[in-house]
Amino acid sequence: MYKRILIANRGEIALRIIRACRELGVESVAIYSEADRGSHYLDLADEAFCVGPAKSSESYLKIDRVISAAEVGNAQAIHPGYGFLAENAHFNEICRSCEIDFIGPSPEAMTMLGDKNEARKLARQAEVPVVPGSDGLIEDEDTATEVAKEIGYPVLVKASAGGGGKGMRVAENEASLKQSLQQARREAEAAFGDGSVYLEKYVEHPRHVEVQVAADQHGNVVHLWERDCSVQRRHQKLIEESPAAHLEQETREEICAAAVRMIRAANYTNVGTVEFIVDKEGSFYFIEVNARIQVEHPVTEMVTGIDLIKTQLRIASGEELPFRQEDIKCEGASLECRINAEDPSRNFQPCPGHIEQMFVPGGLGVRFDSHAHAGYTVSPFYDSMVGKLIVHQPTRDEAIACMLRALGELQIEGIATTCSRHEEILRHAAFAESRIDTTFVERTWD
Ligand code: MV4
Repeated sequence: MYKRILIANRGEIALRIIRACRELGVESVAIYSEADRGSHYLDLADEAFCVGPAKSSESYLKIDRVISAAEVGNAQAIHPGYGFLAENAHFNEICRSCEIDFIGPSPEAMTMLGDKNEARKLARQAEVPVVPGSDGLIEDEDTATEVAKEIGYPVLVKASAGGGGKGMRVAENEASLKQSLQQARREAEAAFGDGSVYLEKYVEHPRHVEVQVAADQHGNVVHLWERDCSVQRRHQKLIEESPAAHLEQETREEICAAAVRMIRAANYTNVGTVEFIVDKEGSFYFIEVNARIQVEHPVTEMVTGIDLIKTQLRIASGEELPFRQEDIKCEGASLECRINAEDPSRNFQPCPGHIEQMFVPGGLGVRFDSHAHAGYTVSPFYDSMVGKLIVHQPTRDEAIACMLRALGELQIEGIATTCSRHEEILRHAAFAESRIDTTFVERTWD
């Protein structure tokens, strides 16, 4: 195990990693921007370095400054958290050339999975179902028209360099396909410097199911069951849960086995997520691999009892996974609500500002992962998530009741938060009965 690592992130995930380090006896070095100077969670690290001004492009994203902090702080490895540099293969390579372990996959696996067209090709080789679509990249309009005619409209044009919903366009017919191709290409070229696109049949009203995996450097690959993240709005997840309430046990085992095949085929090491969409008939299709720890990892930790951050450190430092597939049980039901400093009555407009008072709920099966506290100021420079409220109960119904109780107790005064919308979702009959898909929130409230 490492003696000392650097955490190249901020906020709740930085605190989450600091806590895991402390329990493992690993020293942690934090970094912060001028906007985060004096944040109390930084005191829980063994050392902290300022890496620049508030703007993340000048601090958390500045590779040379992050590497310098690791060098000066004598860190053997860097944990990137999520966002910022977490899926930046160039940063990953620089870590390697500086002989600092990147706590994540190899740059090669990361580069391959970052290209969604390549990842889709690999999925097919690994006999992981993909949505019917083009064989590879779309080179010209005629090919696109041909493929679309074959698979049938509506179709989805996806950017190879995209992911998380960026650079996607739906086309309902041949005329709009030409437009969609151009728009997707232009958007992808501008956002990623790569305008390559491929085509898929558009699956309407899908559920979003993702499988948590862990793979060590000794060839052991396991899954830690699945999460349902269908409760989202404009590609921002609001509520996540494990297990997925609607999945048949047989489908569940198939989707988890498919995720393990994908991870093996990619030579991926680290914890990770294989994302699928599930259609109304219960058929599942591979979408992409998220090569990082995710915001919603705690629901998996609750149902399996496995600490995913500690698992990442063990894998990166060369240890073998301390559990086998048959040891990984999924017990009870867990829910997570993302608490954002946003106003649901004003189109989720970010509401950064000063937290005057704060009361955090507790009790059996209640967890609050947050760096916020009374007197903390939510900065306008970063993501507006102030914390995650997580519950774990024997059944899904009990988890919903527990979450409603905990949300009722949670008080964050001085800023608007997404808590009120969470209560509305949890009280909705469609959510209670798990009759939901990725369009549920926008259909019901927007
Ligand atoms: C799709 C799809 C329907 N059909 N692919 C959106 C994010 C990116 N990871 C993939 N996404 C989708 N791909 C086909 N062929 C619908 C979505 C999608 C979605 C997926 C997961 C979670 C939320 C979503 C919201 C809108 C669209």
